[in-house]
Amino acid sequence: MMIKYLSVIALIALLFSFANCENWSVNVGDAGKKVFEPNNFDANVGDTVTFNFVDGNHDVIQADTFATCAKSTLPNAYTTPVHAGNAAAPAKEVWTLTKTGPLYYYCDVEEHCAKDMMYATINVLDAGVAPKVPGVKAAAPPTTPNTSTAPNGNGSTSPSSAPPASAPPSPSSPAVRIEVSIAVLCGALLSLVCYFL
Ligand SMILES: [Cu+2]
Repeated sequence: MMIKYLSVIALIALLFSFANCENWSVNVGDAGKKVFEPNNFDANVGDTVTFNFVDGNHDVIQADTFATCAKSTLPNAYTTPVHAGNAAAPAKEVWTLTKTGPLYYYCDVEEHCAKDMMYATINVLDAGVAPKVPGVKAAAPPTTPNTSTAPNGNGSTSPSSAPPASAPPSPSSPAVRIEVSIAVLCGALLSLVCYFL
């Protein structure tokens, strides 16, 4: 009986943690510097990271180990196209953190990784574990992948293509629905495991 209660608590905790997913911001390039900023921070599984291509020509390629300039051998390794930096209206790419453990990535343009040490880490913690080294929080990620073209092709000089600083996503937004579905699935699995223990 106790185990059943525990499994219900685990399920609720899981739902709660997924409902509080964070979006972190990483700037790619900075006024001529070949850098990721910040280049090392903690996040939680289920969070998203939005890369803002603010300067230079760069990309983001997942690696298997820190400070290596070779693409991860994972079949679903994260990669982005090369984007030209634009501080006023940066192209954005979103990485959803689906697995705990450290994630490594680098830029494979020219020799930015090998020569300029353009590589970085995201420490993905279990859901609900407070980040010790938090990153830079951002608004919810754009719902559709942004290309390097300006979002409003009318030549306006809007300062940024960042999504509006809106209220927290409503439960009816597609992203939240997907996350909740994942949480329910994980929770159900967890409950089953707990039940049979
Ligand atoms: Cu680069």
